[in-house]
Amino acid sequence: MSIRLIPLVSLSLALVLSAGCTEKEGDGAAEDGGGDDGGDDGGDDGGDDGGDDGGDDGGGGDGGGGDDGGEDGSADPDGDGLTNDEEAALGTDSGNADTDGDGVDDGVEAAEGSDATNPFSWPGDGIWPDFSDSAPAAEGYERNDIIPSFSGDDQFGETVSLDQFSGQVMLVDFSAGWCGPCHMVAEEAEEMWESRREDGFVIIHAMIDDWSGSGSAGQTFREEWVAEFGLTFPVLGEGDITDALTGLGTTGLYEGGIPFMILIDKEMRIDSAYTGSGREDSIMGKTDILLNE
Ligand SMILES: [Ca+2]
Ligand SMILES: [Ca+2]
Ligand SMILES: [Ca+2]
Ligand SMILES: [Ca+2]
Repeated sequence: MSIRLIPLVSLSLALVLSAGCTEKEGDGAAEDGGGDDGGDDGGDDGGDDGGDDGGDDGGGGDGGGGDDGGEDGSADPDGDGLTNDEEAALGTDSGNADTDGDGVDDGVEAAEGSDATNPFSWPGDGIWPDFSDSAPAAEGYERNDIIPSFSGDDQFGETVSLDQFSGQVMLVDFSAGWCGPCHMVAEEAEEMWESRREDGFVIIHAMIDDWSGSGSAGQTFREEWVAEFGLTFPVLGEGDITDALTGLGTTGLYEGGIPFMILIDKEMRIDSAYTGSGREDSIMGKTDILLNE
């Protein structure tokens, strides 16, 4: 089988060709949506007041502890940092720490300003969802295949895997710091994400190289990339990102050249691929179709 992945030598050549090409326009207004001051007092007063009043009824050991939790408005039986009264006000489940099942506890969602009853609403900026338990089994790298998950380290140094976002429409952008057209795409990315994020859309930047072409997208570079373009979605590097690109290359979906983007549907099937900048309109048009499926 012929692997049409662009060889590293070519990447280095491209680096030479693009070195010094540093024009970057305004860095895309990083509005991270405020709201962080929400449910402040969080976890500390958690669960302590639960069964404490049990003592007065003469210790009959009748184990009826379960029911008084729900009646005590200041109790936090599910340990998510929200009292029963707070959960009632928010419409969350006082017996379930993660009401909407997005992997982020109710108390954290309340504190960060995301919707604890909407699985497509999660804080971002390092607090990612985790739907990996319900991710489908991988098939391969052909169009319409369920893509094998891959992982990388995010801008906070934490390992993040693609299948954490299973159930959402994903745009994965393979980019590098030295690539001018990648900058143009990155300038539009945060706004694209913000426009659809609570409908179940996420953008993931899978960085294959840094500004200087060292061959790796390390922690310092990822932080700089995020700062440059004001990004609050996952920006990944290292891990097995290049394996995914190689896999896509074996099927011909990737023919070399970046930015290279794949749009993945809610079942993690590869829907379409896009190379180069200026593809935003067609990508968002297709995204809307996939979000409505
Ligand atoms: Ca609670
Ligand atoms: Ca809860
Ligand atoms: Ca949640
Ligand atoms: Ca949520």
